[in-house]
Amino acid sequence: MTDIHDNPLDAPNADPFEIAARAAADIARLTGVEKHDIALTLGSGWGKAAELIGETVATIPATEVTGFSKPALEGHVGTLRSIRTPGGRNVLVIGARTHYYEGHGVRRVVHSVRTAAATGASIMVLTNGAGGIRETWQPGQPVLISDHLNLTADSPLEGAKFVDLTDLYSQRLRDIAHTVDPSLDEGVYTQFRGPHYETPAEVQMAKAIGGHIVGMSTALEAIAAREAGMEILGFSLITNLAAGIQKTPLSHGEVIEAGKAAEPVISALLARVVEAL
Ligand code: 8IG
Repeated sequence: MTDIHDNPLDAPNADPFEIAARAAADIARLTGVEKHDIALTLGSGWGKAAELIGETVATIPATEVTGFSKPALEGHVGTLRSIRTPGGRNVLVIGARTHYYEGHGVRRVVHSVRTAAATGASIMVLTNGAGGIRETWQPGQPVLISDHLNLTADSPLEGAKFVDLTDLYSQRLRDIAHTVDPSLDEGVYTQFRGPHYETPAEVQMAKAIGGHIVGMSTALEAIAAREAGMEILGFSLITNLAAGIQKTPLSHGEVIEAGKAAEPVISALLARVVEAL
């Protein structure tokens, strides 16, 4: 069993892509599934989707897979799950996200995405719980991510890799999601580094520069997914209106409650979208 401070990604000469390839080999061995087609990261509020997508072939603790960090919260075991859809596709569900605010560096943050690509997945579905800047949005509402603002001042790319992000959140995949649910709204996701929520002034800044959603994940993962050649679909569950937009203070408890209440509805939506991809 590896310690959280003993991760191959942290070795001075580590090649994150070689480590992702080893992780993919671990997944193939432990699940018995040679190739996955779609990968799905389930953020807060989206967890129930795993049960609705298809038949679970195997569930494995993330700690058994090379390079995956121990969960940030004690007792919160991250798992990876291989699911076969009714349409016959293999979906890798990643229930173990490493956040940038954990402070282990961006390589650990995007390792699951690089591993997903190494398993063969060509589509990366990224979901999260987030704050809404648009006043018309309600807590519990899912929205599509149309683009992002990366305010972490970091990148998962190392060296001179000039990756094009023009269609980062694939228009083709968003069109499919809209076909499944024409009422879905879209917005620009703004990644702050957290773990504190924004000040009201920071929310106004995000709004002024074109942001509609505020969160602490996804943008760095999307960049790594594109670098790896995947098509990306992003969903945010608006669990709260952003600081200063909602008049009451933000509480983690409230955020969790909103996620729980919305979970059955948005999980069913996500399962229908995955089947349509
Ligand atoms: I859930 O209001 C959730 N995650 N940055 N701001 C940021 N992240 C969040 C928020 C929020 N709500």
